[in-house]
Amino acid sequence: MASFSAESYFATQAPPPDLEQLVDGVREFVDRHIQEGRRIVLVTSGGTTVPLELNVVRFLDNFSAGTRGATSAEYFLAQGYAVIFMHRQFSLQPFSRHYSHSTNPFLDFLEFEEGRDGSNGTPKINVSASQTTHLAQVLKAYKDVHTKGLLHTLTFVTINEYLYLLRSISKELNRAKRHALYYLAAAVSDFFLPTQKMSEHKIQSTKGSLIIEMDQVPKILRPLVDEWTPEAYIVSFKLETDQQLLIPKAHQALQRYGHHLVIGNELHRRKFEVVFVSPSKAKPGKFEENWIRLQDGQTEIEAGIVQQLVLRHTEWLEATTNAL
Ligand code: PAZ
Repeated sequence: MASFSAESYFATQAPPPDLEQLVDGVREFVDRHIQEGRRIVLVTSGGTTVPLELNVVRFLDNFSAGTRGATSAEYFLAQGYAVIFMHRQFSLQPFSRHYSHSTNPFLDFLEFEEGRDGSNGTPKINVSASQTTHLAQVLKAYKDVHTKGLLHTLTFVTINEYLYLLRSISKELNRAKRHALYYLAAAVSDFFLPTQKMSEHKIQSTKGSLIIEMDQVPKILRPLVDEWTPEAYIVSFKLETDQQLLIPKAHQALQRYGHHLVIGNELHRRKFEVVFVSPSKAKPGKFEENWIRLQDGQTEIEAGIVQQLVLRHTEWLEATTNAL
């Protein structure tokens, strides 16, 4: 198995064809919010795919539905942040997530108004009474955010699109300096197949079994922190299925990349508890852990995560401003 550095990855894997156009949109968004003095958060969300063929029929994927990212984006907007929402195509999105096709189908909330046709015979449709209050709240927040231009959405599908987008966006967001926050909640593949090793056409089944050796995806937190956006507040996520690994893995990430915070979560408990792991202020060289758990009366743990994060970003901004 080969291991790519970020540099060798970008030198050998081609960028997505629409990258420049996507980055133009981000540039305009970032500049507008810098001018307006607003903090900007980049939320990454959903899983990346790993294509196995150049003419892709098969690919590897992961479980992430994008709930964490889409939900958190709404809470960041409520806290006054401008949000760049970089998500896996067709994964959950802020606001529309409340009416996801699978868990809460929108059509179930609508009903025909008996005997009431409009002037051209089009039937009148109502939102059922039990849903109106909630829908009105979601719709109001959605309209406000869009009228004020606070949310910029971009999509990726493959690991390659994710890596190129993250690099380009971070270089733009670098201009927001310490007002930029990174919330890297996407479930990113650790392994991939370089295009040079991919079969051009659909892999044939005539050989019986299939053995594929994948290469390691470069650890891009390092260049993100050191080169692309060195002044920002950077939060990464760590998912494990063995709870015992959460804290040691978070320590390892902080030691390796030197960013500000790792939010650890175990697969099955991720909607109820997460752990914030960060360098200790009191004991230099050590780390501290703070568990955030779903509180009574709360329905979404992201409310607590984002509230805590905004506090930390604010404290850090104040501390680093005073130190200048
Ligand atoms: O998308 P989702 O809400 O189903 O899951 C969220 C999550 C577990 C992918 C996220 O909280 C996370 O841990 N992301 C990082 C995964 C990792 O690469 O370790």
